[in-house]
Amino acid sequence: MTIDKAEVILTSPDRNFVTLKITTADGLTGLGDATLNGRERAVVSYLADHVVPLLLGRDESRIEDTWQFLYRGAYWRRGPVTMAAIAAVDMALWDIKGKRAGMPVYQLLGGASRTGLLAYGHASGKDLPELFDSVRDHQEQGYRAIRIQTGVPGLKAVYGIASQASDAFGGEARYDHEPARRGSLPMEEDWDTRSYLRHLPGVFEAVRNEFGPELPLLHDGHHRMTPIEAAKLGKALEPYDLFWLEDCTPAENQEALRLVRRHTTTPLAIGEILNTVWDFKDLIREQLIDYVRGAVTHMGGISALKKTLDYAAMFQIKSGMHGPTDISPVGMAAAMHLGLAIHNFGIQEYMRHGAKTDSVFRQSFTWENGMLHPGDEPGLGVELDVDEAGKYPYEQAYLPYNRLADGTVHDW
Ligand code: GCO
Ligand code: MG
Repeated sequence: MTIDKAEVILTSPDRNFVTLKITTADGLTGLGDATLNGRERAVVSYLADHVVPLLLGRDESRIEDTWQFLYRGAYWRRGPVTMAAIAAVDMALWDIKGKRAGMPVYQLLGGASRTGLLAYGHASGKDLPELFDSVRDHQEQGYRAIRIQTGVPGLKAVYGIASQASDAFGGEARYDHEPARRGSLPMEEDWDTRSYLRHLPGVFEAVRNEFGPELPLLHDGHHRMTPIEAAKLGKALEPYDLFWLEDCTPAENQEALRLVRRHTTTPLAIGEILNTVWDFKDLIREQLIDYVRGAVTHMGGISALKKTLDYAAMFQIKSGMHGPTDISPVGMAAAMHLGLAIHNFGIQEYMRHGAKTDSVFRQSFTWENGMLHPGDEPGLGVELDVDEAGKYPYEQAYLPYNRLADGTVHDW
C-alpha cells in the first residue's frame, strides 16, 4: 500500500511532544516519536517541510529502503534533528507493518527473548532523609532498580533532584524528570565538581547501608567530569557495586573513556545524546562502555538502534535505552518492543508520564513487579487522540544550564 498522508503533531500535555502520524491508502495508521527536548520545532520543520513531501506515494512496506533514502538522500547526515526525524518515520512504518501483519512489533523483530523488561526509576533528594523516602517510594511503586541523584552541600540546584518551589516556575518545585521548563528563558544552575566528588561516595555508602547489597543502584554524572575526575569517582564508588555510572564525561570526547577504564571497574553507560551507530563504533569496538544509552527516538529508529545493539552484542555490551519523560509514549513503546526482542537487553529507564500525556496517547504496555512489557496489540500498541492533543498547544521550553562559581558555563 502507498502512504497517503503524513502529519506532524506538536502537542504539550505535560511537556512538548513531536509525533509523526502516517496514514496508508487503505486507512492504516502508524505513529513515530520525534521529540527533541527543548528544540522541538526544529524537528517539526525538518519533517513537515522536507520529509513529509517525500513520503507521499511511497510503499509503506519498504522500511529499510525508506531509511536509506532519507539518510543518504539528504546528503547532510547525522545530528539530533535529522536522526529524530528519520526515527519517527522508521517507527511509524514498523507500527504499520505490525498492524498489517496483525502482530506486535516485537514479534516481527524475532519474538520475545524474555518475559519482561527490568526498568529503573529516578530517586532523588536534597539530603539523605529525602533521598531514602524517595527510594522507598519507588520501591512501593514496584521499581527493582533505582537511580540515585542527590543534592550537593553548598549548591542551590543540582541535576536530578527536585529543587525548591520557585517564582520563576509559578511557585512549583522543578523535578529532574521534567527538566525542560516551559518559559522564554532557560533556568541557570550552579555547579562545583570538587564538592560533588567529595559528597557522592558517602551518599552511596549510606544508601547501601540502608537498603542492603541486592538493590541495583545507578547514577548519572550528566557529562560533568573531566576524564581524570570520572576515573576518580568510578574508583571511589567501587565498594558500592553500582549497576552503572552514566555519562561520566562529555560524550564528544570518546578517548576520555580509555582513561576512565584504566582506573575503574565501575560499569559505564554512555550515549543518550549520540545519534548513530558510527557515534558508538569506537566505544563498542574498544569495549569502553558496558551499556548503550541510545534511544530509539534519537538514534534513527528501531532499524538503526537494532543494528547498533546487534554490534554491541558481539562485545557483551548491553542495552540501557534512554527513557525519561521527554521520550514520548510512542518512543517508549518502540524501546519496549526492541528491548523484548534483542538478546543483549540490559535495563530500561522508565519514568511515568503525567495524566494529561496518558490522555493524549492511549497505551497498551504493562508495568508489573518492576517489569515492563509492550503488550500484544498489533504494531506498537499506542494510539494518539488528536482531539485531546489539540487541547495542549506547544509552549516554548528550555533545559537548564550550569555556571561555575566564577561564572564559567559548564556542561549540563
Ligand atoms: C536521563 C537523562 C535525562 C536528560 C533529559 C534531557 O538519564 O534520563 O539524563 O534526564 O536530562 O533527557 O532532555
Ligand atoms: Mg542521563
